[in-house]
Amino acid sequence: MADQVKKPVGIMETVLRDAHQSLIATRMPTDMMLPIVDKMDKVGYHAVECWGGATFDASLRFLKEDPWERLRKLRDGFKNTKLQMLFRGQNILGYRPYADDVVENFVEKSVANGIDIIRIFDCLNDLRNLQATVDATNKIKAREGRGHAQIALSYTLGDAYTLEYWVNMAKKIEEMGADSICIKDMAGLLVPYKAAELIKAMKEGTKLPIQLHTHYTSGVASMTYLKAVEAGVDVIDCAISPFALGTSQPATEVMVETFKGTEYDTGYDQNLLAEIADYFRPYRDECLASGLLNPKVMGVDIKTLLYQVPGGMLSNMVSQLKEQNAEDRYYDVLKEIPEVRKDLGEPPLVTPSSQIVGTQAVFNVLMGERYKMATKETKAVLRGEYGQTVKPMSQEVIDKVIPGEERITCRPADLIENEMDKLEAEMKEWKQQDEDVLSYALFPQVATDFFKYRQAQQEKVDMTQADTKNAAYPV
Ligand SMILES: [Mn+2]
Repeated sequence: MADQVKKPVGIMETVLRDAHQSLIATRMPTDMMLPIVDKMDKVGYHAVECWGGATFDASLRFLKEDPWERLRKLRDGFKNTKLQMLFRGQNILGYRPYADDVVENFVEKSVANGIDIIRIFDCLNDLRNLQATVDATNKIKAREGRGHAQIALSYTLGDAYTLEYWVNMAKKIEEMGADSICIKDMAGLLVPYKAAELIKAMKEGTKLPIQLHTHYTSGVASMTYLKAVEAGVDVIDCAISPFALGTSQPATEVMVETFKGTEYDTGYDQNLLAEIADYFRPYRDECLASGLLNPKVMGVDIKTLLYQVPGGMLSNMVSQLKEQNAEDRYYDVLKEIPEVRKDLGEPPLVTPSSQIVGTQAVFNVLMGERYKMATKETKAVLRGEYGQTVKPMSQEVIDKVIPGEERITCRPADLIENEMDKLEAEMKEWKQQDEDVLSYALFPQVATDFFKYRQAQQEKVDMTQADTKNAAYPV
């Protein structure tokens, strides 16, 4: 029998992070996850994604759960599977740039509580904003032999984003000391044949493993994965079928079946995957019944390809226009978005650049004059506070919005003083574990509310020896 060279493709399962973030606003509670962990641990996934900005925020804000506790419980359950998180570079899991000491501390605690692989991205693809996270991860790796830094490039289209740009970035990432690269296509813009071209070129430019992340939003994602795998991509991000498709990822079982018997065969057991799907299906039905899962997000949204605007950004824009009774300006704003993007140096549209560009476009249209009013964030981008864009920003817009102001060209975090001590002093009365300081750093108000809730619950339990099992004293 002729030896077929085996090159099994890896799958990262996203049901515990991106899939429920994309479909049900990140509302899956830890109690829903734990009973299936044992089975998931037997599949042999490349990794399970379980943590990131929105899961952290929603845990504290809506579910009244400690996200660190969730991570520890998942770590306990996943004995053989690597756990992965998403990290917004210098913004960590929050919305502002933090000092390097907070970044380093957060990486330390993430790995200490159970994370193996940290996927780091920046909304401008400014690699300087990712270096501190990579260095912190590598420090742990040198010390303990675990911890993997993956740099994700936010995928986008535009004049500056040539094959040469992506290959060049891949080379730089390798030089930075990262362990792998991810192409992060948050809007589902990467079409099949372009994917083959991109992966082939990048594979020639770097020795690092390449992982592909996309969303089913525009309907092409499974085909994109097929072509990418044929071109040599190492890992693809998928979601178990009840939480796949629509604004989520392609279905795990479908990709497993697609590659069965080929050199890319994952070797995963479909019967086991079916049991995992059986577990999540009733929960999906429950989410549909409660309205948490809107059938609208399950279809194909071709607008995302037409306007190259992520789906989430379009729905934000519609609600902003509704508030102003200006829904008739929808197409004017759609035309304005690429113009604003150009003015700001043509950044990818991903949190937070997507919100900044979208909101400014709405302002420009509704005010009847471009940049008559600029948001605080637009000004910060123009000053260079988010980092460097791939193309120069419009001088005309700079002169109009921030006339005479100084602009930053250094790595923005170089201007931020270490802040761990100050943060700890601010929240000292609530601290029960070191990790609480980091929760507070990211979401000061939301974390404080959670700490109060936690304390009230603990006191009640102590005082009354409440029968928590039967929820006799609901809090
Ligand atoms: Mn995603």
